[in-house]
Amino acid sequence: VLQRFTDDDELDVTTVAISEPLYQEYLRALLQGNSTDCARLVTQLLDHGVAIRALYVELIHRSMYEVGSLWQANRISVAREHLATAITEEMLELIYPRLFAEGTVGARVIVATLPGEYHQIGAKVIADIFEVNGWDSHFLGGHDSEAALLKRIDELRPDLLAQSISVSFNLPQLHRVLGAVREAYPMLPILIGGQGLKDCGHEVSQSYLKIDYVSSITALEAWLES
Ligand code: B12
Repeated sequence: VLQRFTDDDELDVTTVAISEPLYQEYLRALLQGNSTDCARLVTQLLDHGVAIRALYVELIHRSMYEVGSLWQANRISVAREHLATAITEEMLELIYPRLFAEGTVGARVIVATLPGEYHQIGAKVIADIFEVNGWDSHFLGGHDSEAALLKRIDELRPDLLAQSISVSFNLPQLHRVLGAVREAYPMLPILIGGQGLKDCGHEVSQSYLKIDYVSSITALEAWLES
């Protein structure tokens, strides 16, 4: 049951930190548009020392995938989905001040969405996971061109670019961005991830030098460790 709403290996039933009743209570509040109750539950979990990664995998990721499934099956309206998205973004703001790791690894990453992509939550979560792991993480959401990304890379000189793509029809756009970055910065390591790469992530990464495909938070943490 726990794995029904996830597409990959995100939820490992043997290591869940957030109980099923608590998750269901959060999901109900999210679907009812009750941000006060969502905030109360998230604050409670933070105060009890639940790991940020667990909050992201077991609450944020799982609930938004469930919202997506309900939306696709016409069981909730677009308005309800938008409300759930807005509340989830509020929850990320609430979690943000608690992110920062004790130590730093002295490395900087830019986490970017694609020009024209409205999906922000997955990339923002990934930016936060870098922060939790001691990286200096810069989220670049909603920028409008490859030029804007190149300018940011020039300003920040990151050790890594993490590029997100949520919809498959943006693959040509992804290739434009990767091509432009590779041309300007041939040695900059790049990670790509997101639902737009579900069926072709490895294939895309293999067509460039120094680009890895990472599909989930769990896989990202394994990548960071290695
Ligand atoms: C909310 C939502 C929206 C919102 C986004 C608002 C916002 N501020 O983000 C709005 C309403 C704008 C929207 C619009 C659309 N959406 Co939409 N949306 C969703 C929904 C319901 C949730 C997305 C989300 O937040 N998920 C939770 C996050 C945490 O998960 P995630 O994004 O997958 O990210 C995780 C991993 O993928 C990975 N990851 C992500 N990026 C990266 C990057 C790196 C470097 C790494 C390592 C890992 C990584 O780690 C993340 C952490 O858990 C999904 C359903 C779903 N299954 O997710 C559909 C979904 C993403 N949408 C979809 C579609 C098709 C659309 C539209 C085209 C719909 C339309 N016909 O208009 C438009 C596109 C608009 C555009 N130009 O971008 C499809 C995409 C299918 C595909 N693969 O192509 C989905 C999957 C729904 C579906 N099943 O059909 N959407």
